This record gives sequence, structure tokens and C-alpha cells, in this order.
Amino acid sequence: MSLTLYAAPGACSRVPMMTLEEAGADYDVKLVRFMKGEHKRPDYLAMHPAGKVPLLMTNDGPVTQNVAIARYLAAQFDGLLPKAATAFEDAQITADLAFCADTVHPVVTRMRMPMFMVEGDEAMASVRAKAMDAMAPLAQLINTRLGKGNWWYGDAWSVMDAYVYWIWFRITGAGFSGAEFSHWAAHAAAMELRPAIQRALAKDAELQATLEAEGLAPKFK
Ligand SMILES: N[C@@H](CCC(=O)N[C@@H](CS)C(=O)NCC(=O)O)C(=O)O
Repeated sequence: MSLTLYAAPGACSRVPMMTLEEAGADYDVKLVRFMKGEHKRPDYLAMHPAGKVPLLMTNDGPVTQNVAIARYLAAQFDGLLPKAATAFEDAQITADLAFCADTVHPVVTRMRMPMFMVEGDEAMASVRAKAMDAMAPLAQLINTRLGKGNWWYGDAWSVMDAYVYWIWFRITGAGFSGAEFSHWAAHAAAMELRPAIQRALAKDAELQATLEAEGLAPKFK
């Protein structure tokens, strides 16, 4: 199985990067330079018509969307998601992944990238403030869930842990206070002790170093 992950440092492509490391998969990483618009070029759009990362190129073809990539990898490698015994259990797993992708991630984007939504400093500050407010109840949900066990699904690590860890990194990096969310903070600390996660973070840091060396690292206010 040949696997190539198209990724940008700090982006949600970190979720499959952590997943691939946890799976012990043999894979290549291709850096996508947002500032050069590489993700909007015809060759990339042919693989990912929405022009986003992550993209996982496989022997079967390109797999896009974090939810689909997580499920695809979990079908190839053990230990990435619980094995659903019923359609209902399967739906719960999809709902968990979709909660991250469809409910929380858009709020992260508003917090981190208000310039995608509006123009002008005042309008951007307003979008960011609203996103901080919208994040609070979502953070509470995640924190409560993580207070029930070591990992999202209790004793077993899963892609959900990678997903909520990426969200934690993004929101605390954007100034959202994690102080009230002690279970989530403890989860993030536990993630950082895992060798596979350390390897993924090191790979992501290499991508960032490449962008910086090329003068292509985005600068945010
Ligand atoms: N629902 C998508 C979200 C992908 C997404 O928004 N990726 C961002 C990075 S976190 C991106 O590629 N942004 C670049 C852009 O929109 O130009 C997924 O889960 O794969």
C-alpha cells in the first residue's frame, strides 16, 4: 500500500499525520504551500476539487476529508477506531468524527482565519470574538467527554484523540484560554508523551521549517 499525505504545517492535515504515525504506516509527506496557491492549482484540484489539505493519495485513488481519511485508514490498520458491531455504533463513530470536522473545525477557522470571512480589523476582531464565544460550549462538551477516561473512547486511543488534540493546539494557539478545561489539558499532555505523536509533531515542524526557509510561512496578526 503506497500512501502520500499532502499536508501544510499546523493545518488539520496533522490529524492524519498523527494517525499514520500511530498506525506505524509507511507513508510520504508532500508539503502544500498555501502562500504559493499550490492547493488551487489544476493538478492539485484534480485530486482534491475543494483545494484543501489533507489529501491522502492511496493505491485506490485520492481520499479527501478528515472523516473519510480516518475511516479509510481505520479500515487498513488496527487500533485507530473502535470496531462497530452495529450500524448504530458505526453511526456514533461517524458522528464523533463529523462533530470535529463539521461543528468544531469551522469555529476554529473563524478564530484563526477571520480574514477568510470578512475584511477590516474591526470586523475580523468581531468574527474572532464570536468564534471564542461559540467555542466555549463545544470545549465544555469535549472536556466532559475526556473526563470520563484516558482517551475519547476510554482506554483505547483513537483518531478522535488526534482530532481533539489538533483542535486544542489550534484554539489555545489562537488565544482561547484552556484554563477551565483541565481534562482536555491533561489529554493534550498525555498525547505529547506518545512517541508516535512526537514523531508527527517533528514531521510537521520540518514542514514549517521548510516554509520559513523559503519565506513562505504565513504570518497572522
Ligand atoms: N472538512 C475538511 C476541512 C479541510 C480544511 O479546511 N483544510 C484547511 C486547513 S485546516 C485548508 O486546506 N485551508 C486552505 C484553504 O482553504 O485555502 C477536512 O476535514 O478535510
